[in-house]
Amino acid sequence: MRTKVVIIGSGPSGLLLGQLLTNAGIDNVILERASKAHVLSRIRAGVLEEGTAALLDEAGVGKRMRHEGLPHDGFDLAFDNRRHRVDLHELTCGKRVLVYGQTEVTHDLMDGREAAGAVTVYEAGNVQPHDYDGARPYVTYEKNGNTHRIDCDFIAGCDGFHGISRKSIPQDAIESFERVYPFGWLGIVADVPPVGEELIYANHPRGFALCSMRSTTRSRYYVQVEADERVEDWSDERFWDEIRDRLPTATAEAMITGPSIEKSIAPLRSFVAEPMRFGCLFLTGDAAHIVPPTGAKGLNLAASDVRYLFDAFREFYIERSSAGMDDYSNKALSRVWKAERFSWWMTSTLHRFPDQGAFGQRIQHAELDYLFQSRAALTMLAENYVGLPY
Ligand code: RFL
Ligand code: PHB
Repeated sequence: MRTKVVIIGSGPSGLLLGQLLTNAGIDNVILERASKAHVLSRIRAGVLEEGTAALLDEAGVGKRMRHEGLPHDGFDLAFDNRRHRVDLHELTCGKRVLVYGQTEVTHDLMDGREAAGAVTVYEAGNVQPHDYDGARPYVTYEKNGNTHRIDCDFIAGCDGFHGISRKSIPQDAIESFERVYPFGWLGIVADVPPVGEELIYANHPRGFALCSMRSTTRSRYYVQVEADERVEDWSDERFWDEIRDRLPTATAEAMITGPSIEKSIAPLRSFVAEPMRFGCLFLTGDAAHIVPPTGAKGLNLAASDVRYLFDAFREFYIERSSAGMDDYSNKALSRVWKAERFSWWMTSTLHRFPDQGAFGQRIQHAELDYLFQSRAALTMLAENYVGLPY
C-alpha cells in the first residue's frame, strides 16, 4: 500500500491533521494502536481557544461544536474565601474561549473522517516507522496476525507522550526538557449542574481545586492530590467533601453533588522534545510536548502544531515548496515554549508544593493579590489563557 502521509495516532492531533489533508486532496492513512471505542472513552480537555475552534471549522467538523459548545467570556480565581473574576473578553479586546469536551471533538473528527471515506486502521499493533531519515520512508504494523507495510512521503507522529514516534528518533538527535510536579489531579465527571456559570480555579491551603463543566447539566471537577494517591481510596463522598473544603464557603454551599460517572488521577508534567522534525518524521501534539493541565493548553497546542504542519504539507504538495517544512519545528516550538511557560506559571501559582514553606506561600499569595490590582498583570494572564496568536 502507498499513501502520501502516514499518521500514527488518532487522538485530536492525528484526526485533525488527517481531516485537513483529506479535504485538501492529500492522501493519508491513520494507524491507531487502540480501538475506536477506547479512543472515544478518554475524558480529557474541555477548553478550546478561538484558534482551535476556527481550525475545526476549517476542517469542516465545527457544526456541533458551534451548536453545543459553551462560549465563556471569563473565569474565576478563588482565594481568601472569595472569587475574583478574570474578564477575558474585556481584557483581550473581545476574545473568549469555548467549553467543549475533547471527547466530543474526537467524535466529530471521527465522523468527518468516516464521511470522507479516509482510512483509519484501529488496533494496529507494533506500529514502526522506518527509513524516515532517507527518501523512502515506510511504516509497518501488525493486524490480525499479519504484518503490513505502507510506503509514504512523510510520517506524522501524532501518537501522544507514550507513542513510538519520538522514541524512534536517535537519542543524540533529540533533546528533552522536563519537569515532573510532586502531585496529580484527581478528576470526576458527574451529571449535576456546574456550580458556577464559568470555570473556577481555586488556590487553597489544602491544595488546588478546579470546577469545570461539559454542559449545563454535566460537571467536571478536579482536586490536587499527592502523586502516589490511589483512586480506589476516593469515594464520591470523600471527593465532594474535599472539593467543598477548598472552595469559598458560598460556592461550596451552592454546589450540587451526585454520583460520579468517571473518576481518575492524572500526573502533572512539563516536557518538550526538540526539534520536532527528524528527516521525514514530524512530531505533533503530546508526542512532542506535555503541559500540566492548569492552563488548558494541551489540546490547543496540538491544534496549533497541526495548523503549522498542515500548511507546510499543503505548501509542499500544492506549491512545490519545502520552506514550510523546514520552518515547522522552529515555528511550532516558539509557540510551545510560551504555552509551557504559562502552564508552569498557572501551576506554580495555584498549587500547594510540599517544599514551598511559609515564604513560598506568602509569595504565591502576593502574586494572586497583585493580579487583581494590576490590569497589566491580569492582561498577561488573559491573553495567554485565550491563546497566543499563531
Ligand atoms: P493523544 O490524545 O494522547 O493521542 C495519541 C493517540 O496515539 C495513540 N498511540 C498509538 N497509535 C499507534 N501506535 C502507537 N505506538 C501508539 N501510541 C499511542 C493513542 O492510543 C492515542 O489515540 O495525543 P494528541 O492527539 O497529541 O492530543 C493531545 C491532547 O489529548 C492533550 O494535550 C490534552 O488532553 C491535554 N489536556 C487539556 N488540553 C487542553 O487544551 N485543554 C484542557 O482543558 C485540557 N485538560 C488535558 C486536560 C489532559 C488531561 N489528562 C488526562 C492528561 C485535562 C486532563 C485531566
Ligand atoms: C476540563 O474541563 O477538563 C479542564 C478545564 C480547564 C483546565 C483543565 C481541564 O485548565
